[in-house]
Amino acid sequence: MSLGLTLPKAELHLHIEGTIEPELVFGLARRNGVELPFATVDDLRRRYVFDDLQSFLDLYYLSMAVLRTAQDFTDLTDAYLARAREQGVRHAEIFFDPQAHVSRGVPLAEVVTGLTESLRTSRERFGISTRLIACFLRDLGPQEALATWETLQPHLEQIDGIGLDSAEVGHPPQLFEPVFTRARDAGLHVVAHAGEEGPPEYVWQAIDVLGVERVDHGIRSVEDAALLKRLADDRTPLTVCPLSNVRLRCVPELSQHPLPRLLDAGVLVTINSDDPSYFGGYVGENFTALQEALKLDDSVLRQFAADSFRASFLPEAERDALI
Ligand code: ES4
Ligand code: ZN
Repeated sequence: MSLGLTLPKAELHLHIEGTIEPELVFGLARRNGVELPFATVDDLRRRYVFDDLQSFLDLYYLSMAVLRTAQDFTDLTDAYLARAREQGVRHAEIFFDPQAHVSRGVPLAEVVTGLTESLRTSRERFGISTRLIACFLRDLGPQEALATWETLQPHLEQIDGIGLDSAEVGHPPQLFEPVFTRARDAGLHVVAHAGEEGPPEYVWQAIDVLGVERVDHGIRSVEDAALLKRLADDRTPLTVCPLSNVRLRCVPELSQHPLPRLLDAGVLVTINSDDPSYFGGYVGENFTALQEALKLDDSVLRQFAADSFRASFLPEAERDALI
């Protein structure tokens, strides 16, 4: 097996809803009596061709409608952890989208209970430690984010951080300052998607206004030399998702990925899978595809793997034990 698959690593940018494989979509649809607008598994898989972020999100929100009960979320998470284990993952910081479920009538408690039922024993069963990060859907706006923050209060024991995701352009990070301030004051970790499709200005806002500890994607930072210097000086990690960037046409092809320019600028970069069911590979496959396309030395892959633990929210002693 290749080094990219076997290297022990942390996955820091992973939407649990984006791990649902077409077979599970159909299995849960049957179990829950949900009618799908696709005839077969192959029919669904054929739709995994995207023009941009929004065209992906449309299918992502459609397919996740089969997730209805706590058991569904437990099964989904167990399936991800089993796949992740095969790709060398030893620690995973997992995003979920509360609003995407509550808006369909699924109680938040059902979602959180289901996810944590799996995560609770992930170390014993899969050798993977985990954290859980609740993301706000930025296209629903800052008021909805604040209202969602209130509904998360009874579950904060199970939630380690908050994030910001979904359609980026037109929804700048600074709008979400109030909810991020509340979360920081409550002692939660904070991250945000920025600079995936949106401009470098959104990355500045994520770090300066929201106070994020990591930027998710952040690839458009290469357009702003002062921003690159800031990220490098502060050692603010970017959680880069190479196969996602190509599939969503943020980058024309893997060989033209801006990652080498980020590394040259001294930015701490980690490699992640984002929505692996949709983008053609789990995290190990992101490592191997990137190595092949950019002709990276094994030493660079080792650096990515070590930095994935350094950029994680694990306490220092646990982190060091994994590097
Ligand atoms: C996402 Cl690739 C990506 N970007 C923004 N939001 C998302 N939610 C799930 N995947
Ligand atoms: Zn993402």
